[in-house]
Amino acid sequence: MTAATGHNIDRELERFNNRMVEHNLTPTWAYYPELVAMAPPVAYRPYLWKAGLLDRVVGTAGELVDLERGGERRSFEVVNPDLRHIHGTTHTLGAALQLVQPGEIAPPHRHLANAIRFIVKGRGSYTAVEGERLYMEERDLILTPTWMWHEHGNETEAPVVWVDALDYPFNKLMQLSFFQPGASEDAGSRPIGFTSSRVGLVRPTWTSYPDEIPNVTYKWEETANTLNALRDEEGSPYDGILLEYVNPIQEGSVLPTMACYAQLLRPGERCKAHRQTSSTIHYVLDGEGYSVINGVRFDWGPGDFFMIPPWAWHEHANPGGGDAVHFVISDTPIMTSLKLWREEPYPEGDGHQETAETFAPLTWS
Ligand code: GTQ
Ligand code: FE2
Repeated sequence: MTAATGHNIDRELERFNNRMVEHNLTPTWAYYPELVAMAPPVAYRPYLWKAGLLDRVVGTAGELVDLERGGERRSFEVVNPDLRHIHGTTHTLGAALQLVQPGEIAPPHRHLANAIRFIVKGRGSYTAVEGERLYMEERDLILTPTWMWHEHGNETEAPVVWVDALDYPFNKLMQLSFFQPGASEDAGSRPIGFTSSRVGLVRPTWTSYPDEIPNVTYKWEETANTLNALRDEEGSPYDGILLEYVNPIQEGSVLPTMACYAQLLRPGERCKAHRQTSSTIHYVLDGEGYSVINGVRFDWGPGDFFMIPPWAWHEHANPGGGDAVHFVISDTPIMTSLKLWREEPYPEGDGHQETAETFAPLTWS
């Protein structure tokens, strides 16, 4: 073959490739590196929302938003600026803050999205799941699994605020996001204590064991006691004392798509960096510290949210003299159940990243 012929063939091939694309065909030979990249081309950055900003918005939403005039929920998502099109905090999960005023009821509905609630402020409000009321106080966790009716009520004298986390971005990815509004007569009729009397160390012999995800309240006091009991153990080099909330029936994660954790970073603790195929959302409960995510330092304190995209190098540090405690949500169960779970330690030096810059969070302006 002469050089001229080779040149002609190259030109002809390029024309052919372009014409294929015009006919909605991808020539694998021309797109191979894009089709199967060496490192996953993650389409969004890590991000952090400060408590001061969130408090302002909760306060004003409490004044301006009237649930009686519709809107279903007085909640707002913490949205990654790269994921606005799906209202996602990560590509699979959306976290939100929700406020329910004294005397209010957020009406029953159900959706394919699974959800969790983690109480931030107030005590004695309830979420009814299939009609079964679960009363909650600060730092308690409850679940509203897929397609279960749920409504929220605040019979107390004070506003109640909680963290919501839902997997609706994952459902959207699956082209399966749907929702059904309900009337109070639809919302289920299970009595208070229905589930806790069937799931526990003692149970009624005349009923079969429930096979669905239970309506249990994960009381913070128990979780805090366990964190404390384990504080002198070595823990994880990457996550300190990290406890996973477990499903008491099926074991494993609380929901099929979402795992929840309580994390204790002890005074002076500096974790090593690693990366995982899951995406993660942190809500800071106590302590001031920082995390380095892909070389960017994120300083955090109580009431801040931050998130870590898949395959991003990340490490946490609590340089102060007190405990740092986080409530953490991840999509790990999606990855493990689909056998997509991978985890790597940071390979260089002493296991820590170089910090190139510090993240500048937004304030309300
Ligand atoms: O409380 O049912 O933040 O359905 C987003 C969607 C909360 C809820 C959100 C919801 C809810
Ligand atoms: Fe909902």
